[in-house]
Amino acid sequence: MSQRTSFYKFISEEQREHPFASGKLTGLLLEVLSACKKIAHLTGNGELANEAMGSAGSENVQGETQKKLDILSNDLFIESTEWCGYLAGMASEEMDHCRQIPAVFPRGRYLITFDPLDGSSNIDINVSVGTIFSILELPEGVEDVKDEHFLQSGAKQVCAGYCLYGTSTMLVLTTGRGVNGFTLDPSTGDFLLTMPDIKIPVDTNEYSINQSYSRHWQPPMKRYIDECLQGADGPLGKDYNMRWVASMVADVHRLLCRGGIFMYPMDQRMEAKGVGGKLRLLYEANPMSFIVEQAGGMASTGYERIMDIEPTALHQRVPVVLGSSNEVERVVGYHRQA
Ligand code: AHM
Ligand code: MG
Repeated sequence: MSQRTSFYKFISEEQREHPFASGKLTGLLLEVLSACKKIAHLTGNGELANEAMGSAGSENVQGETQKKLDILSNDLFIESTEWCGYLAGMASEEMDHCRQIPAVFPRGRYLITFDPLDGSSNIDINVSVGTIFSILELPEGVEDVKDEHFLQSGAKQVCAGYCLYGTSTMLVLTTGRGVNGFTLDPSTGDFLLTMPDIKIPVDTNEYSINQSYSRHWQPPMKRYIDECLQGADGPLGKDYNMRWVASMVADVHRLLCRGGIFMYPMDQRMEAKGVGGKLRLLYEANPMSFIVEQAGGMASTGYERIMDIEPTALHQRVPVVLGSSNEVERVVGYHRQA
């Protein structure tokens, strides 16, 4: 029998330490886990689930082509969580507006934002993808849930997590008391604690960015990557390694495991279109920032702390620089000097 702590035991013990905890967050998280298990099963079937592969022939609100798996994962997430009685509403990358919990189900006081299948451009080539989620509280006195109620800064998150569908399926979670990682045991269906109290090393020599866009970047980002490329012969005095999976969940997971800096900066093409970045604040940047900060790292746009941003739109985008604190601090310093 496994001696490892199950997710349920872990979260129940955490709950017991809070004298006023009601068990509602635990209840909601168990349904989120159940959604992630179903999505893991769906993505794990790969090409065998022929009818689930390929483009859905539609676009999301941001004009991106939706894959069938994006939509199936979104539906699975909704079906698995909306009935549980702990949620008032949900918002997703794949839905133009928020969804209030239908009146046939009991309504709770939590809101959830999620990206059901992040990195879905990787599905066709059997590379890791993931689900990202963030849990907020419904503001006091609100009964009718609207988009505006999700416009809360990342600092107000109650909980954030992701599930990585990689060589193994892993859930990484924070409720503001550190970060813990759980691996799905496929033989029992339990998530077991395998990475307790994750801490990101403060220093790193590994960076993660889509370098093919470098000609569009702003000067501080060009400067930083140019210095990384100079390696031990340049001002940073050390050789760097580069990794880019193009699945934020996989790239962030790597830096939680061994340090690193992940960047999806602002570029001239986004400026020309009037969008604030590539990654979405409410269901990508904020939950990842909460996790990274709780693991001792830093998360910034280059100009400000991501979790301090007061959102103005449900699908708002922001530049993202996060990971090992000394390295993020360096990039922030270059922005400040510029
Ligand atoms: P998605 O939510 O539509 O999958 O887009 C987000 C993904 C991130 O996971 C990843 O970091 C980035 O897009 C990759 O972008 P690019 O293809 O420009 O390198
Ligand atoms: Mg995404």
